Amino acid sequence: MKKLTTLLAATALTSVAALSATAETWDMPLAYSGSNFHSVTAAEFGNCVTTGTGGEIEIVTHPSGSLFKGADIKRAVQTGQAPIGERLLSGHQNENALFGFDSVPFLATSFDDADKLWKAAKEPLSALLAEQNLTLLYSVPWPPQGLYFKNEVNAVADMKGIKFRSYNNATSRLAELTGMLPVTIEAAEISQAFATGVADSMISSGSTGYDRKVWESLNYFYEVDAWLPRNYVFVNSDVWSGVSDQNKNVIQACAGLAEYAGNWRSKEYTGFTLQGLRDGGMTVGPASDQLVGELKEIGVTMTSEWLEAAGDQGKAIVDAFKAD
Ligand code: PCA
Repeated sequence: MKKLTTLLAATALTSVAALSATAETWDMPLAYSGSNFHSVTAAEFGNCVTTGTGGEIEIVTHPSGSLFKGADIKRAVQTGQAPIGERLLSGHQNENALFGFDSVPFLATSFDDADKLWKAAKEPLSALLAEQNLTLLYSVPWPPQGLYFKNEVNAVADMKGIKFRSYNNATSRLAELTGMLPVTIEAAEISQAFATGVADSMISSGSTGYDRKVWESLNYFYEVDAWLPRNYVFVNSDVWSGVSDQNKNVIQACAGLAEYAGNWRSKEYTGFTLQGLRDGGMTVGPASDQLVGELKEIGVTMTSEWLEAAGDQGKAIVDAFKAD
């Protein structure tokens, strides 16, 4: 509420101030389709900043990897090719294991737990980003991750040899440990990958399957609730330090609103998109007890691998989360 009041006050002030100030445009690359709830939230955030700064900073979003492909967005913002952007946090797990805190199987499997895990991870992650010339603005989780397949799967043995679309290190590792063949593909490109048989399965949210109409190629979605990975919105730290205090207030208030709205949408979308998959003709339901049991064993392996790779900082995040 305090942020909202600040935002409203700032809006009133800047509409006068804007008359004398020079306007700048911030192009904001997004990895996911314009219809995806993260992109909708980012567009609202952009409008909030544009209005709140009285047009001094106009944010223009570019969804679907149209300005920079998902894998290139972080580097583009770090190097100042784009001032601001949004990306999947765990997409950077190959740079530093810490980025994969949210993709440890079965560590945090509900929105509440994902929230607690984020509370434990936010500070170390912000510090890691700050070392890389990036300032964190807000972060929103994807809905829980489940498994998509063409054919029925009741056990890990049924997964052997299937081509599996991965989106980060954890998903590639999951494929290896289940005998599948991982191929990394951006969400923006999965419809085509499934249509052409480059991949026949993936782990993702109902939301991404729904956005990309995967029922055109795949038939089964198993609710596994393995983890809830996060997107984050970040700004180049040099650009950020050039922003006036007043506009920083506006941007932070808009970020707070976006985080709230994004979380709400993510929750709402969980049921809505699973129904959308059903309406598209897919069989949607919980995974078999056997499959869940076997995946949990793999989760134990992946948890210890992650803890080893992420060192003391990783352990501190997990300990703080468990203590909450
Ligand atoms: N959708 C994104 C990441 C997690 C999710 O639910 C994807 O599949 O790329």
